[in-house]
Amino acid sequence: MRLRLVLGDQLSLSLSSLRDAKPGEDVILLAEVREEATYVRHHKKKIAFLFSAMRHFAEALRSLGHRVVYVNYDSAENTGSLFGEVLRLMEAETVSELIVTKPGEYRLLDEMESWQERLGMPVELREDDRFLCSSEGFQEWASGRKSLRLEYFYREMRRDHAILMESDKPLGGQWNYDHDNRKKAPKELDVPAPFSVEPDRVTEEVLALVTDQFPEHFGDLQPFSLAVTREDALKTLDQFVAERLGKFGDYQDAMVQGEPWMFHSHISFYLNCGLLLPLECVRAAERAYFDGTAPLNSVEGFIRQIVGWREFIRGIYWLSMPDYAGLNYFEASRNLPEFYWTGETQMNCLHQCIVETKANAYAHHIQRLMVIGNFSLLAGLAPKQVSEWYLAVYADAYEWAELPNVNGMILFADGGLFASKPYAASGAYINRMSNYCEHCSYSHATKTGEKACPFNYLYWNFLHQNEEKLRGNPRVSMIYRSWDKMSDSKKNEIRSDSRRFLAQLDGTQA
Ligand code: FAD
Ligand code: DLZ
Ligand code: SF4
Repeated sequence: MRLRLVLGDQLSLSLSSLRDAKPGEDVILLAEVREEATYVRHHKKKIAFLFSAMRHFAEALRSLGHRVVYVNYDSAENTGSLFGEVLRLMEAETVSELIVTKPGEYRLLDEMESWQERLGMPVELREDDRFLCSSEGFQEWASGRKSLRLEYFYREMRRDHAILMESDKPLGGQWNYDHDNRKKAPKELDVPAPFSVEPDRVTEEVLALVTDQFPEHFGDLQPFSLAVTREDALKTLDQFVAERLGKFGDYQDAMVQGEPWMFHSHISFYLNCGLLLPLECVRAAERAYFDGTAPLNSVEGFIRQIVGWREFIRGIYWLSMPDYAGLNYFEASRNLPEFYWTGETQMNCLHQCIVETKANAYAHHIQRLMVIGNFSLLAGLAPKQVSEWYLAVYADAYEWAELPNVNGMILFADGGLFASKPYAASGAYINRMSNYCEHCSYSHATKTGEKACPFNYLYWNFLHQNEEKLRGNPRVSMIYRSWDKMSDSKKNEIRSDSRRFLAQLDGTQA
């Protein structure tokens, strides 16, 4: 009998490890285990989401005639690890071989590579071909290139998969419509309610389990309304295409107080655990363009996130691990402030984004990048702590997606492997793209002093402190010219405001 182990983020019927599974000949194992549920303090919603989705997936496999062994988290025999559960099943039954699709995280792949020897049984690790670009394909693309830029990778993906193409030309004549996608939200904006699902009996059981077993984990468990089946994940996608995609482009970078979901798709939860596949999401958006229900700037912008950024980020991860996790270009070492877990800070933008993260296990890209990420960079937070936080708090977080976004996009801890400059910004950016500043006790327009928006002086302080590493960067050198022109007294104010603020931060109050 062959044993097929399916991990919590491998919930796709087309999974490589299931492709040749035969009812009656194979057994499929899914296990809720302590090691996976606690290697970081995952948000309660993330655990509940995955456990419920795993349980529903097991039922879907059974209804196709497969024999499934499902190990509940609180089962008395549960050994607490995936290895332990494989071993336990091997001891109870005659197993000839283990087949697994390669896990999405390096730590687990590294561990599994020793399983064949430890189990004394053949272990076949299959490629995860749910991505459009394989790790090897990305390595080939990257080899010999001086710089790794999303834009060139993205164009190749568009060509290779014939997405938004007119023979060999991009539809509409341009590859990228990003310049149209930076609108601030108007005062009156009707944002549709996100797709939501009433918990069924299975989800209710899991919610009770998570309440019981993970009381010290971050985040609000209730209300819980995520999809946990493929059917409902597809409905989420359909609702996005029908109700939000049209404005996705215009308001992609906009942030509005009280509107955590905006016009984003909210499909990362489902894509990353396998309930949705990337190409079906891309084709659904492409169809909306051809049907005339969504404009090209929205459709191209959305598709770029999936076939561009998502694939590119994963490629960077497998290209650069394991060293990538230890990079720290700016030698940043400040501890993560306590308010990252509570949201208790006077800085309204951070307060809103963290409180929403706590409530929803979700924040949209610009909140992650330009509010929380920007602050993490400017305050010099230690990359490993920032990374662990992002991995824990979002229900779509897996290291392959999280780490390059943290070490590459927000912290520039990789020294610019794929970003041409750090995404540092002052309060002016947040004020331009949101209405957070209207409700803040700090003033975005004030540059120094007690009332000044901390992003304003921290921005210059960051540039000053890292001058040696950044001044030579052609995309940053212009900014140093403004710094050079600043009076000494202004520079001193910036430095002393930053010292005061960061000292307060170290005492945990901002
Ligand atoms: P939409 O805005 O609707 O975008 C559509 C899809 O594009 C997303 O579902 C996602 O699959 C993909 N996508 C968009 N941007 C990225 C990106 N930069 N990297 C990878 N995929 C992208 N995304 C994750 O899936 N998992 C993570 O752990 C994760 N961590 C992040 C950490 C930081 C510091 C930052 C800045 C971004 C991170 N992202 C991560 C990327 C992005 O923020 C989320 O994919 C997005 O917010 C999910 O919401 P959505 O489905 O509504 O996305
Ligand atoms: C994230 C997660 C959690 C919380 N729990 C489990 C689990 O109990 N069993 C399981 O098989 N997978 C879980 N996962 C997903 C894994 O952590 C994920 O497969 C690896 O991190 C590789 O991406
Ligand atoms: Fe954030 Fe500064 Fe605006 Fe306050 S003033 S919301 S801290 S950007």
